[in-house]
Amino acid sequence: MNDSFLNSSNAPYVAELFFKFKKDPRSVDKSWNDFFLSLNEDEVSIFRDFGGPEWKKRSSSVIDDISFDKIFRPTSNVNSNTFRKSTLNSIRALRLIRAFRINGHLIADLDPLKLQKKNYYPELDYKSYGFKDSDLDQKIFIDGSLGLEQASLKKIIKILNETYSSSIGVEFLHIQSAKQKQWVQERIEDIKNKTNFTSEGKKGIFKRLVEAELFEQYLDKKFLGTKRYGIEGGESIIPGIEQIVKYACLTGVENIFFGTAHRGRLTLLTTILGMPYRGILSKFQGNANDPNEVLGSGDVKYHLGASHDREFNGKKIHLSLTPNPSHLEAVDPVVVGKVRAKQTLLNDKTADKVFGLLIHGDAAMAGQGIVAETFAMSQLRGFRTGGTIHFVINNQIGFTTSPHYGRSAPYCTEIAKMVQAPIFHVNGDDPEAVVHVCRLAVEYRNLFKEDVVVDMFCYRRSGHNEADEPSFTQPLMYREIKKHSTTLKIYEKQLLQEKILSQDESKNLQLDFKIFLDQEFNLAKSYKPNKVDWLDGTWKGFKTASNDDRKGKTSTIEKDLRVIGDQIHKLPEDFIAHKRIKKIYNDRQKSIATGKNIDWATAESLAFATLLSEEYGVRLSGQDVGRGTFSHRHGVLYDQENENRFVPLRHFKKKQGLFEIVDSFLSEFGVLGFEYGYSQTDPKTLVLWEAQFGDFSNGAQTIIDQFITTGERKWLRMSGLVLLLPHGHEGQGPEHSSSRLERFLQMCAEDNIQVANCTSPANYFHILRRQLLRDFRKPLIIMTPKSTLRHKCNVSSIDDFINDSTFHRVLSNKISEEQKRKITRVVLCSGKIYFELQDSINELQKESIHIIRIEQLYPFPYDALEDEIKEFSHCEIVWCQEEPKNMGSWDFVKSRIEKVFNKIKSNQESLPYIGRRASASPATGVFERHLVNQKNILHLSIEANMKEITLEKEGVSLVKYKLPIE
Ligand SMILES: Cc1ncc(C[n+]2csc(CCOP(=O)(O)OP(=O)(O)O)c2C)c(N)n1
Repeated sequence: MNDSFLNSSNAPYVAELFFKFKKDPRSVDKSWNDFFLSLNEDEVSIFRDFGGPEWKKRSSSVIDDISFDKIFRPTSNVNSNTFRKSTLNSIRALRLIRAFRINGHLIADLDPLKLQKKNYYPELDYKSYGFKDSDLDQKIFIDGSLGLEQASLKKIIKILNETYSSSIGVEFLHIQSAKQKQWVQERIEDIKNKTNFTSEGKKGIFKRLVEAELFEQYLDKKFLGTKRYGIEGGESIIPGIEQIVKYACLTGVENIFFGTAHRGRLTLLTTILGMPYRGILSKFQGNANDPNEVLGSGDVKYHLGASHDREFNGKKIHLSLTPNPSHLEAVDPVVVGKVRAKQTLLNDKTADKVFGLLIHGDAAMAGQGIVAETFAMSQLRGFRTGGTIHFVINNQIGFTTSPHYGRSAPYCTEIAKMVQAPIFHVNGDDPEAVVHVCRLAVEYRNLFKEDVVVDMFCYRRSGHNEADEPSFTQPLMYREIKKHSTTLKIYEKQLLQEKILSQDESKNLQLDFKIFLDQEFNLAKSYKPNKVDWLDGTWKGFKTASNDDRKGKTSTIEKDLRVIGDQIHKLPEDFIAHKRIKKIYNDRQKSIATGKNIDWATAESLAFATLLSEEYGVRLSGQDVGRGTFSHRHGVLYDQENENRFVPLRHFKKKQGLFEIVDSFLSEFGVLGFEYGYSQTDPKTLVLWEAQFGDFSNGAQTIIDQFITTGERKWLRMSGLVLLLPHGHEGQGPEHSSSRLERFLQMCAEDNIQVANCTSPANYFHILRRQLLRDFRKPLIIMTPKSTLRHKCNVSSIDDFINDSTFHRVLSNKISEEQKRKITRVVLCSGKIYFELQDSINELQKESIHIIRIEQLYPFPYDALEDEIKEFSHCEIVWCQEEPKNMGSWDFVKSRIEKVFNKIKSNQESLPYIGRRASASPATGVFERHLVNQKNILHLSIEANMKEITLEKEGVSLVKYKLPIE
């Protein structure tokens, strides 16, 4: 008998009445008035579930004053009070259900060690709702919640505990989308958040645990104390990840890109990523026969990447693990960038074929800001990949740091809520639960194309690494761990009890695996990896860099360039461009048509367009790159009437490569990591990242240090990524002047990167094209102009783009033989100071001074420089820079230029320095000081004699030179 008034047909009605009552208590029948007044504020909240928010527009069909008793007339044998009580019970039960959906995870059995303090949460106690023990057998109407029309309170509590507070705790009600929220709720409530695995399924899980535990134990036994960052205590990750891979494959995913921390990497490599056990064992044995180590500088075992094809039911899936540095989480955006590139290559617009899987440590997840940056990009145009699956190996410790020192939030996964990702916390000692939530994670990602998190609570059986003593800092925890059975043992016991497995079967399985490991151990001694795999797939046909000047064929045909010049500056007829844009575009087109005064931005778009028309891709991202920080690029135009976007380079030709120009979110670390990853997966796209000002690139220093400058050597992975770094002293202060050129130069070795500072649009055009028109890839760091984007001399003629034109590593103005004879001083410099020097020379009509610009600083152009200066070996040769002496290129060029002096047998042995004094801050923020310094530098370079220069060998000082400032 339904003796409650709340049922699915009338509940919304009561809710409507309630809202009416809230607005005006007199507007409802007195019986309702009394009833509503008897509820406390919490109890009424249940109406929101039925009637929506209070501010919702209500239909006028709400029934007026029908009395409580009239509409819910109790059946003959139920009196009005009983009726009222049952109604209240319904409300209370629904509140309890809701409380469990929100907070059931707080009392879930997540910690295998059971060390977490058990708090009391009144909202999860049925007594807090007015229920008594005597109510436990009461039948309560719950309106289809938990899949039931009605149930006893006892049953409701049991279901709630099973669903929301068992080995799995789910956080999902922070999701705004009703559809997504509902999906999670229904998916878990329908099956009480538990998969009933078949015997086969259970044996499969068991087998994975055997492999994980026994391999780690084997390594421990054979190589006692060697660092390997074992997974012991968190072995359930292996069947969990296996489930992700398998289910993804069966549902049509073709590629998964993995990023993972050190912990458990070796076991992941063998069990999931198909790396031969003998390969890992061979590394432990110290065999240096891996081409990765022979060709490169080598890296530690637990940073290694790998890729492998797996097959399930005849379907293939490619798994690729990105090598990573020690810097925790730094690999996250790199992996996402790779995913995006692969999706683009496969034309996977719906993100059904490729996704990323990031494995985190709990302390790193909570502490490293790059995790937030990676979440931040997850749904952004230009960066989104249709959701990443995150798996946290939550061993409840970070090195020696306990969670209460490691995070402010209750969970290490709190940051995932910034993108409203559902979070499945799960007890690692319940491998079936781990596999179950991993399956839910893939389903959710596949369906909604958004991020999802699995947070596996576990423990770390040894210290931070195998040589560490954890009891120094966590004695109680480790006392508990010593007593604690392994996950394998616990699961074995379960399967024995369930009669899924017999003692013999289990024993044999483990024995067989041990024998297998022994065989692998013996084979490891003579193990030779097949080949260097770094030039496979999209890298097929590429080679390692040659040692010559490697110019590539970067010039174009005049006719083609003019056609492209027309095409890329044409605006659609119905597009209402800003009038200044129209003029800029007209001027650009004219400069190409006349072949004169082609400026920087035009040269850049010509470089992009010519590559695109050769069907290469171009992808440029960075803050405000569409327009350009200095309002110079205008690569994305906006219709002045409707704000529609138009990107000329995207559609200028029928058959062309993909052009992406993306205003990035305000991050350096994340975005640069992403673009680095992108460049590694697609070598046929010119991938560029532009810093707003070069100064901010140090926010991405980890990516520069750990990936860009070292990646090829450590991991034999090339990248043709370009960094555009606006650089130069223009009086804009300490943080808008310096890209820290010196740091890039200091990192140059073994042909790892290229560093340039170009002073002509044509040279910029060639150096960009050169990135793709060679059979190898190298990162390119370019110091780019700011104010000199518009300097009247920072222009090129079309001749420098066509025929046999090429990139010049060293530039100097063409002068006649007669002019050459007048030269007594050569000023060597690099970058924007050239324009100021030349202006000053012109102004002072100094015919005795000649400037030679080093356009490419690394690899250092010894031969080209020698060619340029040998005819001036009789002259004074000085170095001029605007950066302080401890910055810029001085430290880098000095010995190299002196080496050239030696080669040309110059009279001069050492190179005099002209520039600012060494300084703590890269630039002054006081404009007048900037001007004085700049003038002093020009004065010393052009007017001062050698004596004066040598007296100022430490650099110009404000105190000494008080030049008048007009
Ligand atoms: C950016 C960074 N800072 C510090 C370290 C040194 N370090 C290595 S592992 C580790 C603890 C990591 O803890 P957690 O993320 O919980 O992973 P676990 O080792 O427990 O699996 C630290 C601090 C590092 N590798 N990277």
